[in-house]
Amino acid sequence: MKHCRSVKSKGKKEEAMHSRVTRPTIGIGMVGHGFMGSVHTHAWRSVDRLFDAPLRPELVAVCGLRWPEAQEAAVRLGYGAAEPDYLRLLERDDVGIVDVCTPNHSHAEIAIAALAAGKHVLCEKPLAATVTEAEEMVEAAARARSHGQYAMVGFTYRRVPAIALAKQIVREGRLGTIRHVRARYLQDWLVDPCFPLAWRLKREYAGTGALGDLGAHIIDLAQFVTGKRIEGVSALLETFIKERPLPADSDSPSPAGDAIGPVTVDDAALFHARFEGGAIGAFESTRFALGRENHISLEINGSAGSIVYDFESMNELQLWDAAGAKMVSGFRRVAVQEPINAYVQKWWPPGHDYAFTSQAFDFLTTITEGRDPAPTFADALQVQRVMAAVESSSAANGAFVDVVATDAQQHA
Ligand code: SOE
Repeated sequence: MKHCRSVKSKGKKEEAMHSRVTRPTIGIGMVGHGFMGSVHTHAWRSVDRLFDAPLRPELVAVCGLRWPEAQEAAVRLGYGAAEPDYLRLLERDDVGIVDVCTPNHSHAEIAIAALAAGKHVLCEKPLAATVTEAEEMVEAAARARSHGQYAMVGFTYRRVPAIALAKQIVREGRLGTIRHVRARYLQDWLVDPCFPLAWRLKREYAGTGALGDLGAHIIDLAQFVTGKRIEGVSALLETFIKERPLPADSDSPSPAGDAIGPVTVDDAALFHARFEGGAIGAFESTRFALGRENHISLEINGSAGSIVYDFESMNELQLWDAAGAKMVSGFRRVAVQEPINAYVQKWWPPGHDYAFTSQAFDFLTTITEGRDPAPTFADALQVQRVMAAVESSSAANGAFVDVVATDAQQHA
């Protein structure tokens, strides 16, 4: 029998384990602790458990303007400290990476200061509220780079394995010359006219509405996957609900009272685009598409094939190419969840992140409330008995075998 593990590979494994233990840490300073701050924090925590990253992130401090919310966020998210303003965060020697998850209008100020203070910066999208700010950020990043500091923006969907595969397919020329790009990013959380005037609905904080919040992602994705830049556009922006109740605070989902204020950004952004190389594109982003929670889709048609991506089936890609058409016509569903696909090898199979974390939550909640967490041991005993019956039946050439009745209560 072939030996599966040689002495040499065992040595390598020990070496790897040793380097995991001894590898250097890098302190994370989070600015902002709303939805994005929480999601980014989850990522900093998970990356160390899932990937063999060369640096181990440490959640050093989180910064928020409102006190004691920032202190509460430090505890909730697992940071060692809370800081009342970002300049205090930048003074800390134990912070190596500043993660900017604040409203868009403050990205430039914080990111530029952080780079000047010698920190690496990860900044949420859109990069800035205006082109001028974005240009200043690019200059600051170039200066910082010459001193060894790096900057990145959170166009996160580039890291979806199926998107990485789509890019590879286009890069390998399997679609031929790209002719059409169709990209949509649809959400529905603004349909209710009582949804308050949060910062994302004010130009002075957000810069733009659906365009920057969602459109920025699909503009990036389309250019990333095709490798072609957009050279010109023809657009239509619309604000369906012009006034909304003022919120209790800038992030609150509930109105403060009867006072209302104007919505100063777009609710929906539609545009046609010309790409370098001759392709044309159609883009749509809206937060008014009822039933769409986080729908991102991308279709690319070339002279030799097409690909279709739909984030609601996030690990799939539909591929039509001439090679397939010789045998059968129609799109082929490609499951992008094998270790050969980018990023997949580091993740557990689909569902293991959500389901296991939800399981831990339900367990902690029910034991605290003095209720039985389900599924119970009795539930599992019944499964066990079915399995035993399966074995008995198989041993008896498939004869029908009764499952022993379980009298314990089920708590499913
Ligand atoms: C809200 O619409 C939002 O959180 C965006 O700002 C994010 O970029 C997107 O990933 C999810 O939706």
